[in-house]
Amino acid sequence: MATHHKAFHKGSQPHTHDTHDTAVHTVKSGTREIKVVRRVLDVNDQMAEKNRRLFADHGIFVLNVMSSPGSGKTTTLEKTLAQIMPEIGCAVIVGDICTTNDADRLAVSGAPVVQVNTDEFGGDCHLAAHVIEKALGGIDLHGIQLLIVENVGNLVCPAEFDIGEDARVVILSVTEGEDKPLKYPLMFRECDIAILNKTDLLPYLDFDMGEAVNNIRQIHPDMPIIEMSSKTQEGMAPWLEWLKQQVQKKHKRR
Ligand SMILES: Nc1nc2c(ncn2[C@@H]2O[C@H](COP(=O)(O)OP(=O)(O)O)[C@@H](O)[C@H]2O)c(=O)[nH]1
Ligand SMILES: [Mg+2]
Repeated sequence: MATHHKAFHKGSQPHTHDTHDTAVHTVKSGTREIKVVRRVLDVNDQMAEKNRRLFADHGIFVLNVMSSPGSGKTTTLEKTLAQIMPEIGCAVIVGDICTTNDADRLAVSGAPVVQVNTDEFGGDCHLAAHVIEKALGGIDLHGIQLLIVENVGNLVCPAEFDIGEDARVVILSVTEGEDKPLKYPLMFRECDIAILNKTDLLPYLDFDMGEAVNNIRQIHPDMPIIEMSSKTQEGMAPWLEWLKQQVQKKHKRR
C-alpha cells in the first residue's frame, strides 16, 4: 500500500486571492486596478497553456474536480481510482488550505499523490496554474494517462483559474440545495460534466432532483449530469464510462 504523497507549499508565490478581491472592488471604483487583475489572470493563462502542452506531449488527460467542501470529491475519487486502476495509470494533485488528510485517503489507491497546502500565504481558495506546475515536480508523468486535480473546496474561485486541464467536473451533493447552480452560475457554466452526489440520502431530504437538473440546464443546457452516490457507488457506472472515454480520446490524439 503506497503512501508516497508529498506535502507541497507554494513557496514565494504572491497570494492572488488579494488581487482577486481587488477586482471585485475595482469594477465599482475605477479602471486602474482592473488592469492589475487582468495581468494576473493573463499570467495564469500563459502558465496553463504551458501545462497543457506538457500534458499533450505525454498524452495525459487532466481532470479538474471542483465542489463545495464536503460534497464528496475525495470519496468520489477514492472509489473512482479503485475502479480504474491499474487499467489506467493515475496520479493526483489535491489542494487544501491545511492538512494532508485527503492525500492520505487518496494514496491508499497506490497512485502517486501530491498534496498542495495553500495555508502559508493566507489560504488561497483555488489552485492556480503555477501551483500545478510546481506540484508536477513531484510526479513522474511517464506511464500515467490520467491526472486528477482535486481543487480547493468552494464553488467560486476555482472556476476562474485555468490550470491547463482538459475537462472540469463539478460535484453538487443533494444536501446543498437545488438552487446552487443558479447562485454559482460560473462554476456550472465552466464545467463539462456535473455529478449530483449523495443520492443515497434523498429519502431523508426535501431535495427536488428535477428542479436541480432544470437549474443546471438553465445555466449549461447540454451538460451531462450524473446522479450517483459515491458512498454506495449506485449510479456510478456512467461516470466511470465518461472518464474512461475521455482518457482514451486524449491518448489517441497524442
Ligand atoms: N451519505 C453519503 N455521504 C457521502 C457521500 N459522498 C461523500 N460522503 C460523505 O461526505 C463527507 C465529505 O466527503 P469528502 O469526500 O471528504 O468531501 P470533499 O470535501 O468534497 O472531498 C464524508 O463524511 C463522506 O463520507 C455519498 O455519496 N453519500
Ligand atoms: Mg476532499
